Amino acid sequence: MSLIASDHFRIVVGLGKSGMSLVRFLANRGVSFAVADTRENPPELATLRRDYPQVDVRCGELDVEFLCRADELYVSPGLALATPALQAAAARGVKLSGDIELFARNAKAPIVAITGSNAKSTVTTLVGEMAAAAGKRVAVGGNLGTPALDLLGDDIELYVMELSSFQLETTDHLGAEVATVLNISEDHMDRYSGLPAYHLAKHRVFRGARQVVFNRQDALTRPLMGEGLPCWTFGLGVPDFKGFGLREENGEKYLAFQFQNLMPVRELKIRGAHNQANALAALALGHAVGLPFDAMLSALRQFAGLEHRCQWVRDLDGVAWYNDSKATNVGAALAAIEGLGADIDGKLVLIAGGDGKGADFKDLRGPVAANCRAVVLMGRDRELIAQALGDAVPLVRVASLDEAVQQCRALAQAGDAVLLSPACASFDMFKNYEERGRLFAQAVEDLA
Ligand code: UMA
Ligand code: ADP
Repeated sequence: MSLIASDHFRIVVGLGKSGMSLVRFLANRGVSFAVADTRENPPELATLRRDYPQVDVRCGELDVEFLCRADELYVSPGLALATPALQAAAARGVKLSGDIELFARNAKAPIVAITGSNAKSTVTTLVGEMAAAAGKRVAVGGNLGTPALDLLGDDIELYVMELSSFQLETTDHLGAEVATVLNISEDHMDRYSGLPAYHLAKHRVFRGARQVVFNRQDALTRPLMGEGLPCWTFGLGVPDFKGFGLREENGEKYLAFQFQNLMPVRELKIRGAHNQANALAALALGHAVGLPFDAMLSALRQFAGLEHRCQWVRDLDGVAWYNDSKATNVGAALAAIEGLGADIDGKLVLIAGGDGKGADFKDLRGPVAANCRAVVLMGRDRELIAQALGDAVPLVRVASLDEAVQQCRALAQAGDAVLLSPACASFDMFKNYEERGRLFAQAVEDLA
């Protein structure tokens, strides 16, 4: 039985990947619904017209009267809830909801819910691989990969979900078996009034959770409510009771739980202190849902990291080239600059810039001064970054990614690393961060 009333009328607002998953879900359950999208030609329009020709779809400016015909709107995470037409409908009693709320109401297996400003995809993938190594029928997705509703299945034993703050805004009750906020730093400031509003959205992940995991090194990840819930922690320090952390013995650094060493850090393929924190977070989440340590550790040993996250591309004339195109905010770029900077003999030549999403770049200045030989700046907000960096290191402005790669070739010295870690979204110059990363890797491969 689907936990959705069939006598109500719904409208799916936004016809991208998540909108199309809603269409399939509602149509399969015989619920009456329509679709709206502010774009004249939304990405899934052709698929909708082909597979569901009977569905009423309205493209272009949202019509409040039309929206008010629905009891409930399922709003895409790509659309701000502050959109005036949505607010007008809400004021007239229409409920604003989303695909994750529906997913949570219909999922029959436990949910591992993962949010945070950075590391979501890495930790989600890791927990998924740990569960698979433990022989579980596991479904992995959400903000990453497959939309949540497409994952639902009667044979699934565990859901591992990456959730964005946008998805959480429309989720009233997630009811996860274990939920975590991995870290909080400024992101999406073009959608939020400030860090407190963004923080509140992220913390909705804890609603109805039976266990929680938080980061001992980031107070903003501690649940604001839910005193008394079983709670596990992770952090790069020595672990405490209930904690995952790092311990040193005879000069060897270990991933550890409570008083037990689990595995030497050097056995991880993923590099940098931030990735050690990610491994510990994944262990804490897996432990909370009862995955055995031997399976989790074997998954950790295998995991070589995801594409576009501090991914090694090539060595050329003693210079290593890394693609960290997924660093779409300042916090992510800082983790890469400090993590990689500490790992190399020379200095970093950094490529940064793009769509800054309203971020403040001042936190880059100190770590850039300490770790970088030069910074090559591109994209719409390059002057904002230039202002924040001041005279910390030499700055070079370029008009294209190809030009950036050529400049880095000239600037880097043997022992250095070139790092594309833009601290910005890509949409001003590229289709998405994947395209930016692919074009970078191609330009680097093409260097003679
Ligand atoms: N848009 C309109 N009008 C609309 C609807 C959307 O102009 O009526 C525009 C908005 O600029 C919006 C963009 O289209 O940002 C994409 O919206 P969409 O409805 O087409 O998006 P989906 O394809 O459904 O993708 C969404 C998530 N996108 C966003 O949150 C922006 C995907 O996360 C997610 O993978 C997918 O659902 C499946 O769950 C992407 C993302 O960038 C990867 N997420 C952000 C991030 O990781 O930082 C939060
Ligand atoms: P998300 O899905 O949250 O964007 P990813 O796993 O895709 O997270 O990583 C995105 C970026 O964040 C990467 O470019 C990486 O350099 C950076 N990053 C990874 N782990 C951490 C961490 N623990 N803290 C801060 N930044 C991180």
